[in-house]
Amino acid sequence: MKRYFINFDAIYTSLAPELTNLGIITVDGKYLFLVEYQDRNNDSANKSVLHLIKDDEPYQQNELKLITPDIADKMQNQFELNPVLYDGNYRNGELFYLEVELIPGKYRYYFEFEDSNGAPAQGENAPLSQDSAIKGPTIEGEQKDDADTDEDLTLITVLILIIIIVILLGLSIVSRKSRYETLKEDAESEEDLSE
Ligand SMILES: [Ca+2]
Ligand SMILES: [Ca+2]
Repeated sequence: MKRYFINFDAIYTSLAPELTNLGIITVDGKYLFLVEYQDRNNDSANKSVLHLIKDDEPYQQNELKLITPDIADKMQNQFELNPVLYDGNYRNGELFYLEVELIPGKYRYYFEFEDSNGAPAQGENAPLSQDSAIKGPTIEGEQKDDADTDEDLTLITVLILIIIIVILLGLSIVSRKSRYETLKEDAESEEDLSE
């Protein structure tokens, strides 16, 4: 009789987690990103990153955190959460969240998740690369231009250079003076000798 051996480990490790983007909720002027993570072989997440793009430039990478029963309790007064989504079982889905404060700008975002076997997340509803990044909040307000920041930096650099030059000049005057004094002393002591 022929026997077939199936490597179950190999099958299970290839089961990638599925992400479902639940969107953004505004809480007290902060932005709460919520995403559901489901893994058929109950792997926890090794990587849970939210990438923020601001005004078309990569802006921040922040780690989303698992919603535990404690955190769910605190959130209950803002919104109801299905207990299945924080029961520690990844097969029926668990929630990850991130609360951020955002300065004025136009935001897009995407997720980068990986299970504990290193399998990258899939999910039709969740943006998973910079190319598929989706629209996030747009926050109106005074924007500090990058050009302004550059100018500030240049000014600071020039000031530091001036201070260094002044210090170096001061040092060279002191050393020249002390050399002069040494020469003078030498001359005097020679005079003493010749007497
Ligand atoms: Ca898995
Ligand atoms: Ca669960």
